[in-house]
Amino acid sequence: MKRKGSQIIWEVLAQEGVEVVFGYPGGAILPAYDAMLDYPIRHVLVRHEQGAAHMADGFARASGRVGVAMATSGPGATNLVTGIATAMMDSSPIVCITGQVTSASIGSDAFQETDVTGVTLPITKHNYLVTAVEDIAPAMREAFYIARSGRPGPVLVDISKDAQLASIDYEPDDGPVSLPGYRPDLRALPEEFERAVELISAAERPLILAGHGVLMSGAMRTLLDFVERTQIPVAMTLLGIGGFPASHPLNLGMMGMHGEAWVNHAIQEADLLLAFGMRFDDRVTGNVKTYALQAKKIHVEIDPSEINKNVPVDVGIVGDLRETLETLLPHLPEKRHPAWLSYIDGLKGDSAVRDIQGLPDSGHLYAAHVINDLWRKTGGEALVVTDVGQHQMWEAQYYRHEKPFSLITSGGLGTMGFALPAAIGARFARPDDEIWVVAGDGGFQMTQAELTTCAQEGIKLNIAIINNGYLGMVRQWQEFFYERRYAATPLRNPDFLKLADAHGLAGMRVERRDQVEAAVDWARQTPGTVVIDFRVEQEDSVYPMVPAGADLHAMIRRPSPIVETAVD
Ligand SMILES: Cc1cc2nc3c(=O)[nH]c(=O)nc-3n(C[C@H](O)[C@H](O)[C@H](O)COP(=O)(O)OP(=O)(O)OC[C@H]3O[C@@H](n4cnc5c(N)ncnc54)[C@H](O)[C@@H]3O)c2cc1C
Ligand SMILES: Cc1ncc(C[n+]2csc(CCOP(=O)(O)OP(=O)(O)O)c2C)c(N)n1
Ligand SMILES: [Mg+2]
Repeated sequence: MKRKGSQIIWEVLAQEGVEVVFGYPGGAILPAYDAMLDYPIRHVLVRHEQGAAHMADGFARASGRVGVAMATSGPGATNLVTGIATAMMDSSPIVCITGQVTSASIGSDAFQETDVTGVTLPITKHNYLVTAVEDIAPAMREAFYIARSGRPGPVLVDISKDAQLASIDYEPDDGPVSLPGYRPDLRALPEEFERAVELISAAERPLILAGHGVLMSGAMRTLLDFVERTQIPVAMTLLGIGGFPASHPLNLGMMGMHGEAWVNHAIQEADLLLAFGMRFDDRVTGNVKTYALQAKKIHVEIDPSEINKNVPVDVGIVGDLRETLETLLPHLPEKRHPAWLSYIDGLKGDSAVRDIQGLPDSGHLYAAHVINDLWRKTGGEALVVTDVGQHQMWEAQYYRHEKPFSLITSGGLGTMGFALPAAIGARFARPDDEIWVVAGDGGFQMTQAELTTCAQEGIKLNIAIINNGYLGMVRQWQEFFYERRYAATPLRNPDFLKLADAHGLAGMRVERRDQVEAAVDWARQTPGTVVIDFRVEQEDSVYPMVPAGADLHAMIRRPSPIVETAVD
């Protein structure tokens, strides 16, 4: 059948099972937009292309499927960049399709010409410049395959306008994609498994470090079996949260810069670390020279380049985490570690992470109150999409995630402005789930234009703005390390309720703790997207904190009086 390149784009998207595309039109991608009207794929018109990339990312993280963003050449394509880098850092599978100037004018500084494959080379898993109509379908099929296989990540396909306008005889190819040299399915050698079993059998103070790879490989059930059998306690990375139920007695909580104090101490004193689908980010390790020196280390990773990258390990098992755990499981001894577990329990007594919950209601509203009450009200079962900053860390500490894929957050790039668009993407992946955006007053303003997208698409999101009047996380660093010199961190904010109103959306302001639960109820019952402006304590800080580059056990703790409420 005769097809134009612009039609082939949609043919392949349909073949890949794509139901929604997030995008913004312009000259170089106009043929594709024109062809779109003939295909049953929903298009969500964003207000800024950064939003499109985050929406595709949020869709991918909420569904486990590939998210798709579309933009025109030049400024449209460059506006995608932050979203692509965000997806790259957190291994999120998205495909971005951009229009490019005609192939004859490439290199001439044509109107809206940007070398977007050059720009995105280091922040994509792979990218393509397509200038011939017959290359469109193969490039797009490969893009989907690369995005979702092995270690997932973003792929960009840049298609010149003349390739979109040209026609060919097109027959869909539904055979497997073959890419010589690309080996996403590497497997470890049997000796490595044997060595891992030996180390696990011999360990007296073992600890599992569960990362994002648990969720990406769908290893939740297998990890549970693994833990039940070996009784090894589990610490979570920020992106691993949800991979193991928060209420499980062996779930110790988050590790790292703002992790639980007892987790970081346990890491430093463990004799075996089992790193499952996590990449020893510097927020996780602190000073690598003093990191877990007493521990042997087993690293299970799908990407061989991660093994021995940041932390040298004794056993590196390359492969899918779920498959690896399934292989290991029958060979593992049933074990108990009572002395180790009660030692860690003892460390909890030293914790100040949850002290705010134990303080009497002084009339002040702390962000931790908001998150904790949100957790209580939603039973730990909502999908929470956070932005970046203090509120993000409080969410990780105070919202106890029971279910997989219930926290979406920008970890590696730490992209402010991520939450609202990512939540819009997640809404299209999970039409019936309760979704909360938890955003700072600073980050929310970076992509608040997407409120219009919520209104235009008629979607329901509950937006909690944790409004402390500051770029709080940076203010905290200034407080701790720059003598309280608050350079460029105080915020004069718009009236967020008027902003909501301007979009035809409902809003509410909350200033006291006793108003939080009613506000959560109100949000849940009110149709459409709603905005709650939580006016929280302005100069609160996130504790504990491992200063950047410091030893993991050298945490700054909340100043006295410390109230022990770890059981809260
Ligand atoms: C303000 C701020 C503060 C932060 N503080 C903390 C903190 O205190 N603690 C913390 O933990 N994080 C913190 N982070 C997040 C941190 O920067 C990293 O993003 C996070 O630690 C990465 O977690 P991860 O290694 O589990 O996930 P990723 O970075 O997504 O890495 C996942 C790994 O799993 C591998 N993988 C993927 N699929 C599979 C598979 N099928 N099988 C096996 N392996 C697979 C990937 O190759 C990758 O190496 C913070 C971020 C911000 C913005
Ligand atoms: C796009 C971007 N610019 C700058 C930063 C640096 N940064 C990290 S946290 C933060 C402050 C966030 O403030 P806000 O959104 O109000 O959240 P809060 O920390 O107050 O909860 C800043 C500026 C960033 N992470 N992302
Ligand atoms: Mg703030």
